[in-house]
Amino acid sequence: MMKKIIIKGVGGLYTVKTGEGNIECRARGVFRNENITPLVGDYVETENGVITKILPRKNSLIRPPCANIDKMFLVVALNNPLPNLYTLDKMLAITYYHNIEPILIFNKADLGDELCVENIYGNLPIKHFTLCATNDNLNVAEKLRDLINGNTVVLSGLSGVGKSTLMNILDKNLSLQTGCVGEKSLRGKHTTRHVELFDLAGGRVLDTPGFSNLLFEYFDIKDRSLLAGCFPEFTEYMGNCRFSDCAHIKEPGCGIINAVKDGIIPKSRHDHYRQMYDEIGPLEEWKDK
Ligand SMILES: Nc1nc2c(ncn2[C@@H]2O[C@H](COP(=O)(O)OP(=O)(O)OP(=O)(O)O)[C@@H](O)[C@H]2O)c(=O)[nH]1
Ligand SMILES: [Zn+2]
Repeated sequence: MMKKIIIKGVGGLYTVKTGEGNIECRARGVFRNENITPLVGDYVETENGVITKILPRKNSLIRPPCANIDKMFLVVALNNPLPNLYTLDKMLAITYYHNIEPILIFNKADLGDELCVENIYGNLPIKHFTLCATNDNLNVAEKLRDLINGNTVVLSGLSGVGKSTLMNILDKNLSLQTGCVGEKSLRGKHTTRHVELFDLAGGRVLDTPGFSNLLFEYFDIKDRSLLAGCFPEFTEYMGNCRFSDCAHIKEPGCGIINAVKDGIIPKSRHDHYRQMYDEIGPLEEWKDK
């Protein structure tokens, strides 16, 4: 039997996809008392139009509010708009923190130099693709469709990087408007900010009208001692540090700093690690937030 999943939630009314079609549900009152909010992506049990149980989550995000995300497509334009690699590295850290697999998609290859990102991200253990979405890059589209198959995927990227254009080549039936038309949605016009899952390529993609830029302001890693673990290329060298509590900032004998010096870990990745580490600050400062 197909597991029931919330595909949309607006104003306390949830659309739940079941093996026998979609049903509209409300949440059991007890969730509110326990301060639990059902999220899009939640697997649930229902009874007579009421969500009675939320199954354990793999992960959940606050912005956009969603649960059980397997992968995040991080779309970055090589130009127009120019890539902001600090923001990108932050997003990457967030995905690892939440156990989401990131897929880097460098778009607008016709407008920018692939080398500037290839030199940094090309050797990291992260899947990455470069394409020109307006050129109907069928080869890359097919690979991305394979990655969606069987998974729940969030698409993220700054305004104008080509997310809608990319969706259109992933699914010819979508015909999304592209260009500067303000907020667009995968299901046509919308009036409220909401999130919604829709079927694509044998998996599900989260549509987040109104959230695309918010996603980039969201940073919920509060314990900076966990940050290095969110940089997959650091893992191999963390064991080489002289001090077991090494923060990998400027300590002598740091395995990561040495790997940067040896040209194995890209300098910009470590610089951004340090910048994020400072930004997060000591744990005590978060207690009252
Ligand atoms: N030159 C070039 N232009 C592209 C490419 N991909 C998309 N564009 C153009 O970039 C503009 C923005 O693309 P969209 O797909 O609307 O971008 P978006 O990420 O959906 O933007 P928002 O909806 O604002 O978040 C459009 O005019 C596209 O035609 C590309 O590979 N090369
Ligand atoms: Zn270290």
